[in-house]
Amino acid sequence: MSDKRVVALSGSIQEAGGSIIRFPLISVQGVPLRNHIATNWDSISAFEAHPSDLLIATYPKAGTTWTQEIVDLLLNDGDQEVCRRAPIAVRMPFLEHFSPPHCPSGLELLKGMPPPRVIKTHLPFQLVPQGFWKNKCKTIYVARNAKDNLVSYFHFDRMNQTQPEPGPWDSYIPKFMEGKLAWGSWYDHVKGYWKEREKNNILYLFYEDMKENPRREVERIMRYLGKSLPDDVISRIVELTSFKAMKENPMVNYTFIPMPVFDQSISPFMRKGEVGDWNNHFTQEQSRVFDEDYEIQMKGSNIPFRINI
Ligand code: PPS
Repeated sequence: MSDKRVVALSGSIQEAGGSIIRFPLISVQGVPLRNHIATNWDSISAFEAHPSDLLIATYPKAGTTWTQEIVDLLLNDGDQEVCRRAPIAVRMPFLEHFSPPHCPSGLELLKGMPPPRVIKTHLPFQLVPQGFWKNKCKTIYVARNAKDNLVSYFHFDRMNQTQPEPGPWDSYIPKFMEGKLAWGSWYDHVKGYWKEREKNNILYLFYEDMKENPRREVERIMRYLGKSLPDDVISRIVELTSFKAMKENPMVNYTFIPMPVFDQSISPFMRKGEVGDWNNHFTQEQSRVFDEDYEIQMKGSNIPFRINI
């Protein structure tokens, strides 16, 4: 892949040859999205999914890349070389990713790809282009407990120079609680897909389950994809998608996004990959306030989240 193309993938880039821009958020139907997504909303929502397309949907930082790599390896019978054919962002375009005019968007990458395609999105259920549901596309949703998700998002916003400035940790927590971060409310996101999972045949996974027993979850995804692979291939896929292996894999660790855009010296994309890192971030008081609000926002929902395993 040429340097130009890799740089273009980042979608950050200097709008007029100047410095990197942290894009502001604009509301789309009440959901804050980066300005280039909002201004191109009509073409994103008009995207025509093919019945054979597979959607991987998540709130940002819930385990998207991990799931993408598992899916690619499953679809390619565990062939490591095939799965190194291109960066994950090229193999599986990010549907709503829109950048300044000179950068290829998710839609442009998809235009050049015949179905079946695997497509990444962070859009909440109600904003996903309707064709996915009309065509009964398979969809894998990955949810991660709120506190770890928040911590991961905070560090990502520090290093990704296209996201709005996170500010200090103390003031980041209320932004998450109030749904003011890019892609909006975590609470609405996880509840939205949970509510629709049966009607729309959505495979709803949890990051914590994947950490606890990766093999069980890889097999669950395999069955959902309608595949059946031998035990040794499944073992290889589990190994190739361990945190350690993925951290070292340049096709998934986002080192293909150039340094000024993803500044991995601030915080690596493959940061810790753990359940319970929130314990190292929240003070007792922050945790109490967060939990109190969580009870209210999640009232009546029975999604079995775990904040420690
Ligand atoms: S993004 O930018 O929204 O697509 O990010 P996403 O891939 O959803 O989330 C990144 C977090 O997932 C962790 N990760 C993993 N954890 C365990 N095992 C594997 N293989 C793995 N791959 C990625 C990654 O480290 C980020 O979490 P944190 O807590 O920040 O480490």
